[in-house]
Amino acid sequence: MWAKKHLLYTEATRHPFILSIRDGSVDLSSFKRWLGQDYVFVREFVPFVASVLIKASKKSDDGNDMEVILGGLASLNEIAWFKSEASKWDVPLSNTVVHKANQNYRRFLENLMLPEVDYAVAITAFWAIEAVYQESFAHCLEDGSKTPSELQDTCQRWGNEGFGEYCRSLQKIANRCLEKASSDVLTKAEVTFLRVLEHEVEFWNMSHGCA
Ligand code: HMH
Repeated sequence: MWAKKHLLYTEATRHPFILSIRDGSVDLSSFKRWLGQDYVFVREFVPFVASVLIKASKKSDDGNDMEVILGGLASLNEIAWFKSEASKWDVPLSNTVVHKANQNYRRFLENLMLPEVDYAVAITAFWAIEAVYQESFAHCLEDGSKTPSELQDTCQRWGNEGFGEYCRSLQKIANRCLEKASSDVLTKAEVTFLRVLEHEVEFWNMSHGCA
């Protein structure tokens, strides 16, 4: 299980699409496809994060959780960011055809929004979803990367140090919840974590045009 997790995590955070941004060989039509699809994704991600906030307000014994999650929601003003980025790249957002991988991912999120899903499971998923983007885009900003200047804004959006700090806060919350979780919830959280990684890989595949 651990080896599989490790492998999938690397696949999700070092995907060929991300590596192509980092080495400057990225195909701009892939980038635009990703941008349009991610906008659609984020519109579903916001209600998911709101559902995690509601779970935190009911279940959590640590007053800090709500602040961290609220901070995440505020940064999901990605909606506005997407709109300006899309107009910069001439990507129409209104009639985007929602790709299969995106539909599957959004359906997965919808299920995680159900009230019967444990807070520990939902916050683990939330952390993993954010962490994949953080680790992926931070990789494109490291010394020695040849990320094209016009893609720097996008990489900064998720790759910046503040976003990294926020992901570490989410991880701390998830760890705290999992330490106290029953073995049943722990298993569900593990499975959910792996599903997130699979969906992220499929999402990148779609942008890259290999799906
Ligand atoms: C597919 N995963 C996907 N899109 C995002 N915007 C994030 C994660 C992080 O916010």
